[in-house]
Amino acid sequence: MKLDTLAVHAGQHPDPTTGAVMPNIVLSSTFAQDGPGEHKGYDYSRSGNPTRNTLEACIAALEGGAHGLSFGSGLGATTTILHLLRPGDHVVCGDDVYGGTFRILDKCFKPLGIDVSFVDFSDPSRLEAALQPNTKLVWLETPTNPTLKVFDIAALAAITRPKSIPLVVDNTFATPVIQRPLALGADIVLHSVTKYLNGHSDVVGGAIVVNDDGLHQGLRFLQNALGAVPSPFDCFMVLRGIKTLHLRVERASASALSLAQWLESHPDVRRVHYPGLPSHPNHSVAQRQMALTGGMISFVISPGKDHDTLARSRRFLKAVKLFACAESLGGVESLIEHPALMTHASVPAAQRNALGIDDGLIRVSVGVEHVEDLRADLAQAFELSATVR
Ligand code: P1T
Repeated sequence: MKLDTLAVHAGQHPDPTTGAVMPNIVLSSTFAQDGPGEHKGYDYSRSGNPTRNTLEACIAALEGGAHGLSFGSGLGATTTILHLLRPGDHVVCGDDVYGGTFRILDKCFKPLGIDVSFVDFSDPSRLEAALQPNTKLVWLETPTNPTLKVFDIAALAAITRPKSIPLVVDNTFATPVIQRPLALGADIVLHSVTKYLNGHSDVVGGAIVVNDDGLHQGLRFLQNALGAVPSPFDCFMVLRGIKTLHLRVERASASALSLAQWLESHPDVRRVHYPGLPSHPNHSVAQRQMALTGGMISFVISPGKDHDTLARSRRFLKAVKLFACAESLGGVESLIEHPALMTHASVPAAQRNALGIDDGLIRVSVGVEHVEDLRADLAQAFELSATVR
């Protein structure tokens, strides 16, 4: 079945007793057993829950994978994957990742003896050069957060596969509507479900999808052992939101392309990062790999009349009326944020500056509002923020 149909139906059937078309929310934390160990497939809700199973089957189907696992946050999913590692292991991670992903590697796993190299995978041969005998995981986002680099998943998988090093692709920005990393050779797909999959800014959640049975067994053990599981109610909310995933991503992508083109011609914009623009350094990979170019844009604002870029950015983020100045992305409402001050504040300044996450970088998550209203809001914010009032 096509993704549009799977988004509405995967993992779900009308309830055999009542005919309810939406899955039941099974809030029970425990399940009665006929005798010790004699149960109906569920014993305790950290280990397994019917509403969660339904969500896991749905997300696995959307990613074209055999097994899905869901978590209480994207970082809960990240934590679980990183527990596959042991002290002395090495990870090669894309240089541009969500600030919280950088932080967990740098501040939580490095002190446990897990070494990390951050590498720009725009040239896949840099991955080959960064591999060490103890490299046990390769991790990337594409498009990346927040500078929207696009990496060639198939080319990178061609390097990791022969060496049996699992390749993790964080597919949060793209979603399976745009690309399915497992089909391109990735071993593990990760989502912050908080974003497009839920799509309504009212759940924090995470997910993992894999094909390999052994990897699934290991991660399923860790899901239960570490315990970062989502509530059944949140699983239901995501099952509800995910039904319109394709519609939301299509609309956001179309509006983002139009806004990116407009931003590129705006006199107060120094640079636009958007994979759908021919000026994007990885545009040809994006055209090959991505069905649509997504709802995320970042751009560099020019300083105002006071020649102070950070002050201009601050004024711009205060001047928007329809966009909310907020962390997160992928909801129906458009959001705007300043990565250096907000989502990527935990990345050291030198590294941020090397990546272009500087005073002028502004990130936009385009929602499903009318694109003309969004453009008008940005236009008035450029005007209002140019001068100090
Ligand atoms: O916030 P959480 O659900 O734990 O997901 C973490 C995460 C993982 N991967 C990517 C690509 C992400 O963007 C995130 C979270 N990001 C934001 C909150 C943000 O505003 O960028």
